[in-house]
Amino acid sequence: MTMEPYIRQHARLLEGGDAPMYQRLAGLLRQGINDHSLERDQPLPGERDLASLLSVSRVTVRRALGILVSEGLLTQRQGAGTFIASRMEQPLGHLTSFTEDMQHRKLVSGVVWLERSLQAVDGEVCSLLALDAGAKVASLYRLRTANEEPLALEHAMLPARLLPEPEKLNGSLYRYLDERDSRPVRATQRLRAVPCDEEQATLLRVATGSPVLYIERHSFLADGTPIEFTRSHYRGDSYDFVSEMAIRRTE
Ligand code: 16G
Repeated sequence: MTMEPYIRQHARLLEGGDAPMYQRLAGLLRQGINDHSLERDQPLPGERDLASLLSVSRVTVRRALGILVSEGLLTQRQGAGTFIASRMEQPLGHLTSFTEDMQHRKLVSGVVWLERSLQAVDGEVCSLLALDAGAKVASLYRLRTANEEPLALEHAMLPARLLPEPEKLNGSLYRYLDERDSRPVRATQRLRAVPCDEEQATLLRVATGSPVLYIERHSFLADGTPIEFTRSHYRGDSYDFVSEMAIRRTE
């Protein structure tokens, strides 16, 4: 549905409540976007029209929209106005965890464990994690979901000394590492599009062969110790990875 009928149907939900009006308005629009009542990629009416439709001030509308822009649910396109984001916008410069990203978007993050074990590795993974050949890593393979919708398959590998009992990990990996002063503070990330295979397609609920974003994350502690090497497959139809750039000054 488009914004105007949605607001007409739901405006009464804004009445009452202790939170300031801009937060209630942000909550109402967030709910419509997250439960798919509001069609993605549609332009929002202008600030003035929204304010008169809702009988609130333009400042209230601006503040509410600002919250949703910061959560990546709305996107502002230069000269064209504000749109409901068709996909999730993920800034590439922030070293966040999946759980934190979903909390920030007010989505419920979920996990389906596909593997949690110690594995002996050699070759590339050993050298990336600065381990001797044949050393053990904690291998964590998970399907990550948001509001029960599958978004990504992540296969993380960490030196076994950091997570000697991987089967005991239940919540956020980065929270676990944080609690042990071993949370990565720097990472390099590599992305490319690949077609997904049949198993990935079934888990991600997309068609076999459809494009997914393959991401490798290599993370480090402040002293340069490698902590994590993760291979992920993100649904290509759900994410926009966004990076900010500045001109390179040559002197
Ligand atoms: C993110 C990271 C992944 C990390 C995970 C920890 C990417 C591409 N991947 O999904 O490398 O292992 O967060 O999430 O961003 P957690 O703390 O919720 O377990």
